[in-house]
Parts: sequence; C-alpha cells; structure tokens
Amino acid sequence: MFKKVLIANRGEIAVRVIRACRELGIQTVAVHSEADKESLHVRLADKAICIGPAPAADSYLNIPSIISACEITGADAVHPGYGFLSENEDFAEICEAHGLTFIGPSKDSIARMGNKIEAKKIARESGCDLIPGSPNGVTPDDPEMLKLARKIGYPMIVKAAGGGGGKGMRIVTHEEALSDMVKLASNEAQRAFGDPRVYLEKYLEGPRHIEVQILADKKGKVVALPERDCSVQRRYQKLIEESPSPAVSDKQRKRLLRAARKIAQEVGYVTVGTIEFLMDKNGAFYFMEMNTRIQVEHPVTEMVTGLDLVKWQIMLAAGERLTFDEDDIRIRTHAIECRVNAEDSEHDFVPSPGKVEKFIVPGGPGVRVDTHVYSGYTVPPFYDSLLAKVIVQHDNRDAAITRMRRALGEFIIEGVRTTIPFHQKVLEHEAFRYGDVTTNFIAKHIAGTE
Ligand code: MV4
Repeated sequence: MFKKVLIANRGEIAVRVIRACRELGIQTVAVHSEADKESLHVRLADKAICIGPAPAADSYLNIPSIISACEITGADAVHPGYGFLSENEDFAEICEAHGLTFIGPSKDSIARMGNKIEAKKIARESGCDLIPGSPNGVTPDDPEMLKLARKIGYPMIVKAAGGGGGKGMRIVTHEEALSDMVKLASNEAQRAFGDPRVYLEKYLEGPRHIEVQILADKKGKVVALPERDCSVQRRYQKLIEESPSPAVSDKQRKRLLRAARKIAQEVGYVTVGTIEFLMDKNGAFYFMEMNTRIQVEHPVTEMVTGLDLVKWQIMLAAGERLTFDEDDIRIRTHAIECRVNAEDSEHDFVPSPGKVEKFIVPGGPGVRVDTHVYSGYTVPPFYDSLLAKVIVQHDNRDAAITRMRRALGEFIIEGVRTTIPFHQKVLEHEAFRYGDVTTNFIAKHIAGTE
C-alpha cells in the first residue's frame, strides 16, 4: 500500500480523499493555491504545500509545481480528484515517469476514452447500442456530411470529440443550419479543448441520463454497480443525482450493468470509472461517454451499496484485487444527492462567492454532508461553486425525498446565495415526486430558472 498520497485537488473532494487515506493508514499531502490557504483540506492533511497563485492554470493545473511538491514531500502516489488534471493523460504519464502512481486508469485508457469518437467505437465493439450518428468526425464543408446527415435525420446534435459534459454542443433542427452549426461547434471545441473535431448524433427528445459506476482491478476483474440517474441538470450541470433510477427495471439494470462491464473490459480499465448512457422513453439505452475519474456524485452509490469507492479506488491503484462480485451487491436503500452551489438560483444561477458568515450543516439519520466549508470561510471566485453535497438515504424514494427536504430545511448558510431554494422547488414538484424527470424537466417545470 502507498505510504504517502498527494491530493492534486481542492474543495470537498480533497477532503473526501484525505478521509479515505486516513482510514487506510496513508499519510496525506494537500496542495493549495494562494487563494485556498484557509480551505479545510489544507488543515486536515498531514502536510500542505502552496503550489502557486489563485488562477487554476498557475496552481491546480500546474504540472511541474505538483510534481515538485511530490518530490519535496516524498509522496509515492497522486490522487487527482475530479476536474483539473483528473482526465489529463499527459499528467498520468508524467506521474508514472517520476515514479509516482497515478490513482486512476492508465494514460492509454484516459486517451482512448477522452476522444468521444474513439470511445463510441470501443462501445460498439463491445456490443453496446449507439445513438445513430456519424461513425467518424465531420468537417463543415464535406459533401459526405450532408448525405450522412440526411440518413441520420433531424433534429440532430453536434458534439465535440474532445469534449464531454455538454460543452461545444449544438442542436440542428434543419438542413440549412447544419453547416453553420458544425462550424460553431468546431470553433468552440477548438477553443475549449484544443481539438476541432466534432461528430453528429440523432437528437433524442427528453432522454434520461443514466450512468453506471464500475470498479476494476489489475487482474482484469470488473464489477458494475447499480445505476445513478442524473437527469436533473441545468445547462449540462448536474444538480440532483439519485440511485437507483426510478425508470430502470431489474431486467434493464442487468443489461445496463453488463454493457458497462463489457466496455470497461474492452479497454482494460483499472480503478474506478463511469459509463454514461442516455435512455429514451421506451427504456432503450445508448452509450454516450465514459468518465475516467471518480465523480462528484459517487456518494449516492456508496450509500446504496455500502462500499467506500474512494478507498477502493486507492486500493485498486495499489494493485489490490476486488474481493466481491456483482452478485454480492444488493440495493440496500434509495439515495439522493443535491449539489449546494454558491449560486443564486433565484437569479439565473449567478455565482455568489464571498464570506460564509454562518454554516450549520444538517444531520440526523441517513444524512451525509461532504463539504470543505465552515463558518467564516470565504468562497474564492476562481473555481467551481460547489459548497456542499447533501446526500440522504432512506428505505424508498418517497421517504428519501422527504428526508432530503428535511435536511435542506435544516441547512443554515448565511453570507452567500445558494441553490437550496431550487432544490426545494424540484423536490416538492409533483413530476419529480412521480419520478418523471427528463432532460427538459427544468425548462418545463421550474419556471424562471432557464
Ligand atoms: C444528448 C441529448 C439528446 N440526444 N445527445 C447533455 C450533457 C451531455 N453529456 C450530453 N447531453 C445530452 N446529449 C443526444 N443524441 C440530450 C442531452 C441533454 C441531457 C441529457 C440528460 C439529462 C439532461 C440533459 C439536458 C440537456 C441535454
């Protein structure tokens, strides 16, 4: 097992990783920017090192600084968290070249899955259904594209090969707009990801976002866990996640988990990852992309399965083997997570950084709060706006919703605006309570937020 892990991240996930390390008897090194001196992860780690100025490009994305911090402190592994360098194949390679274990998949898995066109090919080879679309990238003035687009049909969606998570996407409703939309998407993709390649897909109306967490050891064993439903999103930012999905039957779950497992096996994946699917009204599901990191919403799966996914991620990176099978996993409870952001959900979700004068977290049975915030903490304006994740569990979905409303009602946050009013609105909505949540839920039901 590792002796000392450096956490190349900040915020609640850095805190989460430190907790897992401590329970495994591993020493921890926090890195932080000049803006994060007072963050909780800095206090909780055994050692902390400042790696640069506030902008992420100068600190949390600064690979030489992070490698130096590892060498100075004698760390033997690096946990990248999510975001920042977590899906950067160069970083994974550089860590390994410096004798540091990157706690994640191989650089090869990151690279192959990071290209969404390549990822779809891998999914197809492993027998998974794909949304009808272009098998390769398209360019704006290619005459073949028009032919292909006619075959796919409208509405259509243009997505970035180097993207994911919705950035650089464009919906095309008719042929006349196609060339322009491909150009726009391609320019945006170049700017955001340094890769102008885009591809086409048939646009599914009102799908659900269903994802499957997988764990994989270095001996080739893969276990897929019960799905998460992340259909409540705003501008491609997930806001509420739950497990199991109210829209997935036991029979569908078997098929989903099998598909996810086969895709992970196909790439020779190790540690933890997530396969994302879109599910249509008829319950058909299609591979969308794979995330090669631990995700924000991993705690809902921890609550449902009783597994500690971050501990497993670390143990699997250290070469330990999976000691349980998919059949050993029972769905023990219903879990829901709400992301509490420092954003004013009543005014178009504008960021609301600043000093958190008072911060009193909810508790009681079945409530977990993952956060790096405390009373008196100042939310810097430089990074994402996640303040806390409230995760609840209860015997069934209705009871879990009631419990979440109770927990959010207890949460006292003064000094910054938050997304709690948005969550309360969704949770009390009849359509949500009924489990009827798709892509257009927020636009359709939660007025004034789109
Ligand atoms: C789609 C889609 C419809 N058809 N692809 C949103 C985030 C990004 N990961 C992919 N997304 C979508 N891709 C096709 N071919 C609709 C969405 C989508 C969405 C999906 C699930 C839940 C909420 C959503 C909100 C907007 C768009």
